[in-house]
Amino acid sequence: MSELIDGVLRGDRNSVSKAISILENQDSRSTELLRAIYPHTGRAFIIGVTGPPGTGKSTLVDQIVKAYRSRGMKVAVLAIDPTSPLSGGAILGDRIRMLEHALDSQVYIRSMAARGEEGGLARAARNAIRVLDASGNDIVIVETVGIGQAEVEIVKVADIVLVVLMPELGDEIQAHKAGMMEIGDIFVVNKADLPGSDLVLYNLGAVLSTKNDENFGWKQTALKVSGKTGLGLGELMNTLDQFRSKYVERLKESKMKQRVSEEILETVSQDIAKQLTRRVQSDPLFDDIIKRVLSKSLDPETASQILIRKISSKGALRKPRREKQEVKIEGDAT
Ligand SMILES: Nc1nc2c(ncn2[C@@H]2O[C@H](COP(=O)(O)OP(=O)(O)O)[C@@H](O)[C@H]2O)c(=O)[nH]1
Ligand SMILES: [Mg+2]
Repeated sequence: MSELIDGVLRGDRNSVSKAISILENQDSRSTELLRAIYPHTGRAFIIGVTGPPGTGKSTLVDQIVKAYRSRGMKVAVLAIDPTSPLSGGAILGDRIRMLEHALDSQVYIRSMAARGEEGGLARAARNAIRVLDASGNDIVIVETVGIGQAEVEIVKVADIVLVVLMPELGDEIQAHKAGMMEIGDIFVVNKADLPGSDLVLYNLGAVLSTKNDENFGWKQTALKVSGKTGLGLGELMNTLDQFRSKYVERLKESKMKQRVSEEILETVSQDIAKQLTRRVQSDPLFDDIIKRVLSKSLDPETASQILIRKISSKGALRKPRREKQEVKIEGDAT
């Protein structure tokens, strides 16, 4: 394990990959691993990129990577597809496009599919970002497909969120617009080489001008680019620089407490739910109760309450004393 940790901190690619897998699968080594790397995190600038499918996020990410690379910075990309493991094909396409960077040892690209459990993706993403951060990346770009939950989740992990749109987005954008208008720090109208981008930009500007909620002094802004031709990329990079230099410290200070508390609560409830579900499933009463619900002599709500009462009387909801002390000792030692 200490070899793996050293590898991560040195930026060794194999160690980084392995560490992310361990944290993603939450196997028995994940707690020890996270404990070791966590103190080395907090240096990277985390850029979230979201928006409807096909707006050119991956193409744009490619350009942003190139721009940071030309400054000699170390960059990692985490591509998240929350829709389903079946859409792995789309991610594969992205990865092939990114092969150009794969030849560059300073660019690390990783894709991550949805986990079964609720909240599992945010947890895996947060921890993967930590590995990428601790391994010396200056920039970590997280690309997600903006459908439902994921676009909201990205706000929990990124320092800045780019929402990528394009001309002639139809109903799709309407459906997700409300959520996306809240989360974007920069709205990027991509495909500016195509007609219609000025209108989209104008409409966005109109919406943004009616909002006066500032994110710790940062006013949401919109600009147009073309990931294909590189048009507007300089302005986008300047805006990213401006955000980073002026706002990111203040943002981190004010947001961190809230984020940490959210993360701990989410993790606690996920882990408790997992433990208790296992207990219930292995309880001899469980089978009997299922039969009774099937025969209508018991309803599912009452059945749940009976099971909760049963496992809490067995002490499953209480933490044994001994374990409590161990945790405390570990905490004191670090
Ligand atoms: N005309 C034009 N096409 C683009 C531009 N950026 C991306 N595309 C194309 O749009 C399609 C979707 O791009 P992709 O980056 O995979 O979008 P994503 O699903 O948001 O990641 C691809 O066929 C790209 O070649 C652009 O700036 N202009
Ligand atoms: Mg993509």
